[in-house]
Amino acid sequence: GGGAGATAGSRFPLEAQDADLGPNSLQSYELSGDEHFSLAVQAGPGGDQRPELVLAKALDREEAAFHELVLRAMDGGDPARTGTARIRVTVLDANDNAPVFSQAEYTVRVPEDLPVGSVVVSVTAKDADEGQNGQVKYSFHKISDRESELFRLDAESGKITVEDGLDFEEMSSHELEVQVTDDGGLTDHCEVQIDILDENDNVPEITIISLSSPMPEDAPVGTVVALLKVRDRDSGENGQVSCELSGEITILSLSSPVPEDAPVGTVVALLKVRDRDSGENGQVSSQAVVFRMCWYANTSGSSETCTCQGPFYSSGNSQGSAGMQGAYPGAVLPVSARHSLRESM
Ligand SMILES: [Ca+2]
Ligand SMILES: [Ca+2]
Ligand SMILES: [Ca+2]
Ligand SMILES: [Ca+2]
Repeated sequence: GGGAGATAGSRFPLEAQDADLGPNSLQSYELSGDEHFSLAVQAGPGGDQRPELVLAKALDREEAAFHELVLRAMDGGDPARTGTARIRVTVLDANDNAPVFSQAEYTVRVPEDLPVGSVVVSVTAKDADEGQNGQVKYSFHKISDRESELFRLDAESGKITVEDGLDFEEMSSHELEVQVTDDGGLTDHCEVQIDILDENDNVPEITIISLSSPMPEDAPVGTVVALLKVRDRDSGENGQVSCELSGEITILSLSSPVPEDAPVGTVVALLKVRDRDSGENGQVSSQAVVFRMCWYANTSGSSETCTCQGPFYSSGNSQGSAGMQGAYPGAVLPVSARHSLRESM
């Protein structure tokens, strides 16, 4: 039969015998089958006929794995007698097909909070060959160091899973090149584009650019107390912030008699910033601005003077700061401070 690697024009000798002599002996051959095979008859040295099966057209196992042929040998007698032989040609596989990805480009969109271990996308390739020749393995062809930490590709299944926390703010899309290889080293490539969708995973950051402290007790209404900068690393709605002052800047009552050895008092301004789309899911960050207030009697002893020292900052969640705020009820610092804060943001 025709073996792997047989090319058109290859010849395979056949043989038929007829015990008769002269015209009653073997005269002619006939082959029926398909266009892949033809018959050639060579004259032997003694005038005998030597049939050969000729491969007329290249074989392709993927097109036809078997070929059924019938060889007929006829003698010259009257009536002519015929002998037939069935020839079954089995085509052995050669690795003549490269694997082919089902898509040249895969595009997926995943949220940045996709849990580690989740499947991002599965790539698949088909190889028309059989056995080892058709076995494929997947691998990243081009990948950055960071992306090789973020993504894992299963060589057998083609599944790409996330292995580390995705972060829209770090990288909003990833382009990976994947290679598939069969056992004989034939390859194909595809592009995998992973777009990361923004989630509201960043709290607004509050930076105090300047703060007037110490602040005189007779500071006029409208005095700018602090300049703040607010930034949210998220995009779109997730990154839009509005500011609100939660609670008030409270100050210990000045009318209270303050003993000379009055302990150091503390005033807390709790600055709280909330996402614009706050609601239940809005990220909140807050910063407590702590003024330390020192009390002492002036030289005349008839009135008290107050100065503020600090500031001392502490940041944390609103609950933590609320406790500090609640501990110091008292007179309210000019409410217009609120407007000043707004304007300066
Ligand atoms: Ca192959
Ligand atoms: Ca093949
Ligand atoms: Ca945000
Ligand atoms: Ca985000």
